[in-house]
Amino acid sequence: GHLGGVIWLTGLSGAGKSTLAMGAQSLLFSRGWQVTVLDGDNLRHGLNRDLGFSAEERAENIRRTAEVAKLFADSGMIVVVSLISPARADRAAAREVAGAHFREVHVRADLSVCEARDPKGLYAKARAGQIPNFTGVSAPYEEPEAPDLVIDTGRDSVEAALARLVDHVDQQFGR
Ligand code: GGZ
Repeated sequence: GHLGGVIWLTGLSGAGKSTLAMGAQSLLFSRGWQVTVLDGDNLRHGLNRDLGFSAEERAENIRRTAEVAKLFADSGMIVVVSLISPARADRAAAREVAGAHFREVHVRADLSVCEARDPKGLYAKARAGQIPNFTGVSAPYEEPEAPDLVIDTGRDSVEAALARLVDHVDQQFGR
């Protein structure tokens, strides 16, 4: 049958993953795709509400999300996943779960840019020691070594970034 695909957005908090995921959902829908978004911050209110931010809990967060993404993709949908997913090994495991239609997209912006945006004030809290294990501040982010696509939100407008993302989907998954 017609297979969907998993677009896995990885990057720092504040890099723009959620904004791109929501924008891509709407653009891909208008291009005829069935599409859904799996956003880390949302999943952590439901499916993954039992998980915190230790390395082990992040690995489990990513594992569960990859399994759900695979189910949707196998039903023919484009699944846009938005998770910091800071560990290379966890992203590699997600690729293993999701299979051949997995594409890793690095949504990148310098830490200083993300920190200046600080839309929820989390970086300020992390710097003040109020949020332990905060990615980029007190927990690591391992940059992808061979992502399928890099989107630089420090340089590109949201519109330009979305155009590249949606073109990538069309090109990779066959339209
Ligand atoms: C990183 C944290 C943390 C810590 C809360 N470290 O930018 P946001 O706020 O809206 O989205 C972030 C979200 C990260 O969850 P993920 O499921 O994507 O992370 S991972 O893939 O690493 O499991 C951030 C908020 O949760 N947040 N505490 N300590 N981000």
